[in-house]
Amino acid sequence: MPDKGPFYITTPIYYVNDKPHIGHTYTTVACDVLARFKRLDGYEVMFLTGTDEHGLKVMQAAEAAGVDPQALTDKVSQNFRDLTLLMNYSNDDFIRTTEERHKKAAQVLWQKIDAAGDLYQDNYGGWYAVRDEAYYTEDELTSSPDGKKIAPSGAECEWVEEESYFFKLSKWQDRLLEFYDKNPDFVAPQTRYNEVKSFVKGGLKDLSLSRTKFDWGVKVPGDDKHVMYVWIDALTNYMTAVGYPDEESESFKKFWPADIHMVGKDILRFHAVYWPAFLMSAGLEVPKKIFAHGWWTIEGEKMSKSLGNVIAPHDLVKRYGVDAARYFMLREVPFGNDGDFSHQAAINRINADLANGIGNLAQRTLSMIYKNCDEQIPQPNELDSVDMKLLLNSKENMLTVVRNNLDELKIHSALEEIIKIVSVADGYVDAQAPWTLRKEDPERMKTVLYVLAEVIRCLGIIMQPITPASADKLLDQLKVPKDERNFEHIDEKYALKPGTKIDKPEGVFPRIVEEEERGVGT
Ligand code: ME8
Repeated sequence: MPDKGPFYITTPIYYVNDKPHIGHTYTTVACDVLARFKRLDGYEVMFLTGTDEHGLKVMQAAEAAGVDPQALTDKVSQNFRDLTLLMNYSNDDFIRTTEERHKKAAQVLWQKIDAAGDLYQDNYGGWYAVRDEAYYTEDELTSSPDGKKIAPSGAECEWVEEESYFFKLSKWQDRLLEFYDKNPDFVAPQTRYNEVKSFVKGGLKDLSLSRTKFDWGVKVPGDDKHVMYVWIDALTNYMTAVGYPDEESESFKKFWPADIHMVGKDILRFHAVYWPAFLMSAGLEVPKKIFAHGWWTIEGEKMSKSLGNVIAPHDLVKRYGVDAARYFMLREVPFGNDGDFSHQAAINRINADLANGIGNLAQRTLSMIYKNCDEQIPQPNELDSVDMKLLLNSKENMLTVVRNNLDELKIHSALEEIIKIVSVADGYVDAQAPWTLRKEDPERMKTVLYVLAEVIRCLGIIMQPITPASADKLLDQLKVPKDERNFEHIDEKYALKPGTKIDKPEGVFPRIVEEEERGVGT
């Protein structure tokens, strides 16, 4: 396989105060698709996810549950880890911030920032939202009817006063702005980049970087009374997993700086402002790109425990199957925009694109081959220009378009392009009418079915990152060798061999039956 070099992609590490839901699944599935795509495209991939286990929010959740924070984090972190199997993630590592390797990394980063002269001690007095684990200035807040201070995210703030180490964030304002100007692709989508720039232009205040009122965190080196602010601890995870603090290690040299930190728009400021400032201060390289995707609501409402509308990944998988769930989340909403989840939209999309689209095309073609070509891939005759055009569009052309879209993180457009090929192939089936050719021109029928089988092989290969198990099943049915499923194998050289026996075809993408049809209440 060609070696196109390393590619390092990360998800946010998720707080362990509560159970995982489809918001978390969305980010990780998106990264999984990109990671799988890059692997099949010849890159050496490092794909990281994990859990963020320190801080006041997690500590308070443990208190509320009446357990110690370590017991809570062990349990909830495992719930997130179990999603790897459920959602078929291909992450190469799973990091927990309570691991020793990570505490050490966070402390070394702290020491580097200290040695650069960017830390000082003072008293902090200001507003803090535990839900966001974030500090806010007075002018960012609004008041609720009962007089509480509310952050822009809707989180309630409390007044905090304590001794703290501060990071000289203000000192980095100009250098950050210069960096943004020089790296126009650092934050995407563009609207998010504009938000980041205007936030920094508005003036940066020094950042309180340690807490003394509780101890559930990484200890500040040399001053045990303080634990680190959970965000400097958490952000460091991206380096820990590739070997930091050993900057000379093979993996750190290979994978740092990361290619993409994928995040939701809620945590952009931490990644696009604080994180590069910490790294610049410590003399380390800054990640290449931060992509902030949009926010899911559920049937028009914010997802929340109190509304009882939180969708657990298990429920989604139970209802639609893992591959269809993965596909739906990424196809439905332009990646970067906010989206609304509804079961009706999921059913419509899955049935239109997967069951009636690829699934039907494959089932029709393979059944005709099985019945009319002696259960084997037929021998094609000479291809005409229509056959050639369809094949060309399903091979290098499709790969190029999909690759370009994914490079720009237009995941939904990449999927749309794949489905377009399915429609073109459906049009070809209708126009060629192989069922009529069976009697009138059986030789031409064989050519048509061969062309279609080749199109399905290419679709199977390109769908692997999105619907891995179903794509595998499709390729298994066509008897495509396991070691001929990378993108380079889309090439003509690896085309299906006439005479290959195929199994009796089985549907790969089942149609979702609506509840009324199943006789379940309304
Ligand atoms: O912020 N729609 O963790 P977190 C889309 N520990 N994405 C959603 C979502 C929704 N409704 N809800 C959650 C943290 N997400 C920190 C991160 S990283 C160094 C530390 C996704 O558990 C989205 O990716 O609150 C969002 O950014 C992330 O979950 C927040 O997860």
